[in-house]
Parts: sequence; structure tokens; C-alpha cells
Amino acid sequence: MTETFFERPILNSPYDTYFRASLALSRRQCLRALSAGAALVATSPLIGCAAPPAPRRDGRPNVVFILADDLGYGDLGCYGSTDVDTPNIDALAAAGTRFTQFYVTAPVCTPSRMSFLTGRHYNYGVENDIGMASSEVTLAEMFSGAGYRTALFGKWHMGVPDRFGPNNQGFDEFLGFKNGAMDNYSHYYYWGGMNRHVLFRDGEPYHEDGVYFPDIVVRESTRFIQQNRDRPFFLYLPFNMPHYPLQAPAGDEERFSHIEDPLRRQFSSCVWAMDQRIGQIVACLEDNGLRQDTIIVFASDHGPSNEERGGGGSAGALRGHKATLWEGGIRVPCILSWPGTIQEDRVRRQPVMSTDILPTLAAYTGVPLPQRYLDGHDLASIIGSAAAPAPRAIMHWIYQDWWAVRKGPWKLTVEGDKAALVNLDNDPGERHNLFDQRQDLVQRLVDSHSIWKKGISDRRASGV
Ligand SMILES: [Ca+2]
Repeated sequence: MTETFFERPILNSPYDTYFRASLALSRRQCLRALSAGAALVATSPLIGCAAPPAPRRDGRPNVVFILADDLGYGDLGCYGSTDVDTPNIDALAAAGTRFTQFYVTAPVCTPSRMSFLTGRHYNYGVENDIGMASSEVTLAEMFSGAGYRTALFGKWHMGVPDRFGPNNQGFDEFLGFKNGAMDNYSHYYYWGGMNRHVLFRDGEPYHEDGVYFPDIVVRESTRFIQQNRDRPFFLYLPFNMPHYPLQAPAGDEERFSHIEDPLRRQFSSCVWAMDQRIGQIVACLEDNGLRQDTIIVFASDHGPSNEERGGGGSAGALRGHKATLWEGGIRVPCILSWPGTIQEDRVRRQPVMSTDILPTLAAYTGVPLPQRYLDGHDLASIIGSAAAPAPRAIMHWIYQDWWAVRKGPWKLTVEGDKAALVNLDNDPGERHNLFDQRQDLVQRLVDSHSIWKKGISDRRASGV
């Protein structure tokens, strides 16, 4: 277990051929969709969101939770990127708190999303790639139980069968897809078997062929916000961006012509496309007089993809990518904004986790927590003070044949029989393996991992 450093092989999929076919098809569809999309913007009364501010009857804040897909630590202006352009997400950071050590529980979609939505480690509820057990209690169920109206527009990816679907997990409304990826214009899934249409509104297939899916998300969001402006709501917006297929509207890619790498150029245009649509949703909240009554959470589900069909994202100075437990796979951007309540333009450097989002939102809204074991902690004290202690002394990850432990600055990362010990304070890029020099520390971290793993296993067995 003393091999110095190791690299994860690039993931390959037997379905790459389906994906390549989808790209060729979707570019043709893109041209057709241009006129359809323009017509949508010009004629729909739901896109523009001007409405007179209405007095709210409920003092509890709304929550809008925006989750980017495969967005890396180095893919936002407010996190130091110099090539992408993200004015609207940067504005959220300027209006709130930005975390520099925010960790997800897993470096891939499904388990990571479960932890965001439940405040629990994914081992409790993810069933062998089928989905999240319906017995899990989600943010939507928590808010719905307290009288909030709830909606999800975007990518679910926590189970395709209806029993695993959003409408069975507390969402009053769902428009989106339940798979891992979708062509943004045809709304087809091109790999993992036969090509098929996968866009749904609640339980029914939904057809709006040729319309750019992120525009549908904005239209549904603005409609939902307007319809519910007099009552508290929870709006979950898991954008399918900048996850592959990297499809930005025509013209957006030209904005990044200064980027030489074509994949990075394409990726940046997708981040820009998402950022613009986030700006439209924030503008809708402002137009309805709801911005100070609304907590906005922005995060990414894990680090950037280096799959052959993906790519283009950046983890910045961090090592690794999606599907690894290096920092680049699990440390992601996270921003909380609530003007008038959360202070503006604050940076928090305490290590925190995605499981903390649910307890934090419960505390801010006064909504009761689910009555079950939670791994997350309320971050209100940290958001209020840069000097507040981190919510946990030790952090753990497990993913396939990887596992990792972080205690203070020390992080032990193990894949199979290979291991690395680093000090993140002076080696955030995880380049200097101190495994051989610090065997005492390694043993303590190994022991701690064993205890944590047994705790998970025991709690899962007892059904807490
Ligand atoms: Ca993802």
C-alpha cells in the first residue's frame, strides 16, 4: 500500500457511439430549434416575469436550490476561473456566502444528489444504481410537509421507475428527465440501450421537440414563481449543465473564441448558457419582489467529467476529476445567498459537506427536520462567522474501490491497494505523498475509517 501516486483510467463507455450519433443529430436539430426557440421567447407570456410585487402572507422564506451538473471547482469566475464567464453566479456569491471547502459525499451524480436532498450519506438509501429508496425523506418532503409548494425542473437522476421518481419524493410538480443525460433539443436519451424520448411532466411523456431544454426550465420556473408568489415555495433546479452533451445555443460558443481548446470553449459556452438562465430566474424573483424572501443555494454535484464523451471542465488547482476521491472530484463550488439576512460577499473556509444543506435550510426556514438520523449539520453559525468551528472533526468518503478520510489538514486517499497521505494546508493539489513518513497518522485514519464504515453499516441494518 505504498505506491506513490496513481491515476484513474479514463472512463470509456460502450455507448459512446450512441452519443456521437446524438451530437451529429442534435446539431441539425439545433438549427431547427433556433427558430422555434425564438418564437417561444417572443410569444410566451411566461418568459418575461414582470409582475407587480405582492404582499406575502407567510413570513417564511422561499428556497431555490440550483444544482449544476459536473461543474468543477475551477469553472466559475468567483472561484478564480479566468476563461469562463459567469456574471450571474458571481453576483450570487457577491450577494452571499461562498464556501471554499465544500465537499460532496460522492464524485458521481446519483449518490451525491441523494446527500444534498436528504442530509444523509448515500449509503443509506441508494439501491444498486436503481435509484434512491422511496423511504428516504427529501428536502421536498420536508418543505411540503410544512406547507411549502414544491417543484423540480431539470434532471432527477435518482431512479427512473415511478416509485423512485420526484412525484413520489415530495415534489408537487416535475418537468424534466430521470436519466443521467439527455439531448437538449430532441429530449432523447442516446445511450444505455435503445434511443428513446425521456422528457416527462410528472408521470406523463412531455413533448416540446426542438426547444432548448434549459429554456423550458426557465419558463417553468418563472411560471411557478409567479403562481406561488403569495405562499412559500421550494424550487429545485438541477440543471443538466455543463454535463455532456455540451450543447449551448448557437452564438454562445463564439463568445469564447479566445479559448483555444475546442472542448473548453464548448464547455465554457454551456456554463455561460446556464449562468444566463440563472440570471433570468433571479430577475424573476426580483420582479416579483421576492428576492429578499428567497434563499438561493447554488452548488455542483461533483467535479468535472473526463469521460471520453464529456470533458472541458476544470477543477482549477485541485487534483482529479469526476469519479475520483481526489479533491477535484469532491470539492465543488457552493454559494448561499439570502439578501438582508445572510451577509454579503463573505467567504467561508471551514470544511463543510453537502449533507449540511438540508439542516441549514431547515434552520433558516423554521421547518422541522425529518425525524431520522442525519449526517448533516446546520451551517448558520459558520455562515455568520468566519471563526466558527467546522461542524465535524473528521470527514469520510467511500466510492466503489476508493475511500478517503480527512482530519484537519490531513487527507488519506485510498484506491484498492494504493494510497496517498497529503497535508491539504500546504499541498491542496495533493502532489506530495507523505504516506511512508507518517505511518502513525495513517494508522489512526485507517482505524477511523473502519469505525465510520461500521457505523454506516449498523445504522443501515437497523433502518434509522
Ligand atoms: Ca453529475
